[in-house]
Amino acid sequence: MADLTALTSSAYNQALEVIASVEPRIAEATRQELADQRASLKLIASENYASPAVLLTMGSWFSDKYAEGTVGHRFYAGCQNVDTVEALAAEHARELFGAEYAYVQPHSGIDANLTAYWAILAHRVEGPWLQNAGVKNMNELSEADWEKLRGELGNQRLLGMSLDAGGHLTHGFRPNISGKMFHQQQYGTDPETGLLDYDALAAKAREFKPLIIVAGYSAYPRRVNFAKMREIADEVGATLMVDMAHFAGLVAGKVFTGDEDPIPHAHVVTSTSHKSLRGPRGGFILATEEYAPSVDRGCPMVLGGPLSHVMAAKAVAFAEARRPDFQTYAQNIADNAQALAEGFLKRGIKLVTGGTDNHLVLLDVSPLGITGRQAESALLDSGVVTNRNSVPSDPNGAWYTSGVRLGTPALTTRGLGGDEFDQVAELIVNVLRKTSPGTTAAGAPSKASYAIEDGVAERTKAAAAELMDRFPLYPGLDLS
Ligand code: DSN
Repeated sequence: MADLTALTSSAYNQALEVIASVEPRIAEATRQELADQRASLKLIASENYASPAVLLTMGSWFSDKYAEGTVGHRFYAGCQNVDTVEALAAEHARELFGAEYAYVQPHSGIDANLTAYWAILAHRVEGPWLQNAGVKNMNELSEADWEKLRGELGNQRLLGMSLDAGGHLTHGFRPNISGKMFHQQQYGTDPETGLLDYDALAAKAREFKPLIIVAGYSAYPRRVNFAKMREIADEVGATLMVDMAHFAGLVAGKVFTGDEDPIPHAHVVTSTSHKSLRGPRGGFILATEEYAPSVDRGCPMVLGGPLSHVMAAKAVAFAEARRPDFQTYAQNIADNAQALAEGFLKRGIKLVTGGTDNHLVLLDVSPLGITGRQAESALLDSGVVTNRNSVPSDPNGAWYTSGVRLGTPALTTRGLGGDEFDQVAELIVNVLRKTSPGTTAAGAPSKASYAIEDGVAERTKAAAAELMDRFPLYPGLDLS
């Protein structure tokens, strides 16, 4: 078999030479990005490192092809190869997740959620409405009837997890379009334990009677019982939509099974492909046969033309995730998150929910007297890349926050294990304990600027780089 590392190295070096012949600064930024990613501790819970095969697949002439429509039913000529790519990506996704139907066109997680919402509205509201009106599609409606239908489509209820409890912007957060297109209510977590309270959620659903219940999260460090969520949805006649963007890798890798696997329980499941699933940046949707025809209308109903080069890379990533070693990787993600959480707890750091059983931990830094923003900045200057995040009922709001979210998928890809994640916790705790709030230009306490003891950032950065040297990113890929 060919030496894939040598091939990858030469492919990238040659590609960068071609790019540099047009805009050398882009070639240089691309080299620098790899150097920076290699040297720092990447702990952003939604990031990962895709394989060279996935990355290389995106750099092709599929980028140049328009292909609005679906496989075999395009609004453009010449889509035979895009059909091959899209059909393969969908087949791999169905097999990987055991889903009845897969739609691989969404460009991002937000696009996937918007497409899913409109597909559910089309299935639950528009379809029966048109049937009652005795017409096949809305073009046959009178202007007056169309106005009435529009009113009904725009008058539906959605119940999703609140942003500060760990939900996503697109789960009905007011400033997001999902909070504007629906009458929304939000469910949260128990104020004492920080855990999802299914009884409170069921009571809210009974009272609110939503058309859609959204389960899933961006910053909740625990597993969800999707069987219970489905029972609640069935009781109130709602469609259950699960956004598994963050934990798709744990579903694919069979860490989340039974009641924790969303596919057998949800009507519609949305996801991204680039987080724990380790594919290209993009989105996709899984659904039951019942919802498939509506989801299939995603482009042009909601989406622009599919990114065929990215669909090709999704096919490659899904194929990778179907290999047995992906299950080991997924289990390592969860084991490493446990080790990281224990590393913080034994050093006296407060964690939302007191721990984790998925891929992320959420530090509450308020007992240290700093904001999430200050913690994020001090860590970044110390070679540790994280993101600040609200904690439940956060007094510092969504901009400054009181939390820092950390995830293990990326560093697990580099091969770190429990001992190294304990070392990572040690480095982080040391930085946080030596960080204090700065002051504004007027001398008032600041929520953004920070002070750190001399030498701590420099020493941590060197220790992070040394640790990362032991776990090379894309070993053998030499861009010198
Ligand atoms: N940006 C993603 C995350 O970090 O969780 C969600 O949109």
